[in-house]
Order: sequence, then structure tokens, then C-alpha cells
Amino acid sequence: MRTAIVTDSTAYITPEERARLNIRMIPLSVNISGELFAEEVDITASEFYDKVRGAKEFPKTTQPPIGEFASLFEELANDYDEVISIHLSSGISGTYQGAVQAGEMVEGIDVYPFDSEISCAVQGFYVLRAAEMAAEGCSAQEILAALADMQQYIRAYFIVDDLAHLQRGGRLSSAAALIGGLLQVKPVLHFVDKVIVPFEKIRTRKKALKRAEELLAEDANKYDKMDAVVIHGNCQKEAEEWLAQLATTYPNVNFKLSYFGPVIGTHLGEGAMGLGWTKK
Ligand code: MYR
Repeated sequence: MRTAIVTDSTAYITPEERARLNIRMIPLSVNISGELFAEEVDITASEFYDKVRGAKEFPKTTQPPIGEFASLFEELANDYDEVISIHLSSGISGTYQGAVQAGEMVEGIDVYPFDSEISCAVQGFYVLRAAEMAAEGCSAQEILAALADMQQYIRAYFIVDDLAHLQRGGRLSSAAALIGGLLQVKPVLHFVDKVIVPFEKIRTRKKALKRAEELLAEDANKYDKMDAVVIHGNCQKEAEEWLAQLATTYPNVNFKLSYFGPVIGTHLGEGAMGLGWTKK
């Protein structure tokens, strides 16, 4: 069986990694003052943060058109028997559902959409594993079983500078945002049942990052080896410093750096920081 791997831009997998592992990517877009930009194609993360900083109108995001999925799946049908299409959580975007619908429309290839129930480089952990297995000749069923097993080990926590972005985009309940705003807290956020909820309310950014580290430490002490990622919303220097400190403290963890690109940045705002990991 020849199995193709597709993901969307919010996994923020670099073009080099995509080329190396033969991963196809479909971009989501940001609408800035009426102009549509496909992220990772038309606009970089730093261009995005520069453009929207201080802008009067807030950017909006859109999922890829179903036709784009259908065209890609049709093209892949020429060379592959099956495709696994891995997407950001269906609780925050219609992208996964778009892949499901396109998969039902296309003939000549079996399409298996996979809901990562998360996003960003943490979704990327699934994508990279799937691509490595596909390169080894594994079938879609074998890869899907491995991804389902991974789900129990995937963790991610993130903090934002201003909860208004998440509230405005409707990705956090108003009540949670109101409490956050009133108390001037920096809640540690995470995903439960595909949606974003506060994990703990913490008063300062420094303490929130420390709390995320404590959560990582629990797993780093439990497992021999882990992969982890520090994800930043245009605050690379701070993220690099944090990563360096974490890498020294947890030598059994393989850390990498990633970023919140335009689509996720629209909902988290500049200065967001995340930490995700999985058992190796
Ligand atoms: C769309 O318009 O379909 C895209 C909506 C994207 C919502 C993003 C919400 C924030 C996700 C944060 C993920 C953090 C993972 C570590």
C-alpha cells in the first residue's frame, strides 16, 4: 500500500521537513482588512505580526476550501492508494470536516481524515510520525493505530498575553475570558475534548511558564525519552532562552522550537507561548 500524508498549515512544519518526509500541506488563510493571505504561502509569521500590530480592524481566519482538499486528493490518487489527512482540532476549526467531505467526494483513493484534537507543532508530532511510518511502507490502518496510541501521551499547555483575542474569535467561552480579564491573570490553557479551556489561573507569565514546566517534569520523570516543543507567538528570544533552560534541566527530552503562525496568532495574539510534548 502506498500511503500519502497530508496536513494543514497550522502544524507549522517547515518546508524542508515537508520535502524530506514527503508531506503535503493545505494552508488556512488570514483575512487582513479584506485581503486574504494563505499562511506559509503568502505571508510569514513575522510579516503577519508586523501587519496587524496596532491595526484598527482585527484579522479573521478561514479554513481551506473543500475544493482544495478534493483537488489534492485527486492528484494523490495518481500515485497513492490511501491518504491520511491530519488536521487541527475539529473543536476550533472546520478544516477536519472539510477533509472528511472532500474525502467522500473523491474516487480512486481511500481518504482517512485524522482529528489531532490539538494544533501547531503538537499536531506536527502526529504528522511527522505518520510520515515516517508511511516512508517505511506502513499501511493507513497501521499508521492510524499508532496515532491513536500516541493520543494518550500528547500534552500541550499555552499562555496568552491577552485573552481578548481568543474571546473575540469565539475560541474560549466568554465566561472564562471575563474571569481572566477581571483578575488580570495569565491562565494556563489546554485542550479538553477538542476545545480550549483554562487549566489553572495563574497571576504572572513567569509563574504560568513555571507551571507548564512542572507539568512537563512530571512526564519527563516518568518516561525514558520524550520529544517536546516550545512554541512562541513572535517572541523568539524569550522562547529560545526558555528552551535552553529546559534542555539543560531535562536531558532525556529532545526539544525543538516552533511558532504560532498567522492563523493561530490571530486567535492567541502576539506574545503567546506554548509547551507541548509526547513520549518517544
Ligand atoms: C479557522 O478559521 O478555521 C481556524 C481557527 C483556528 C483557531 C485557533 C485557536 C487557538 C489554538 C491554539 C493552539 C495551541 C496548541 C499548542
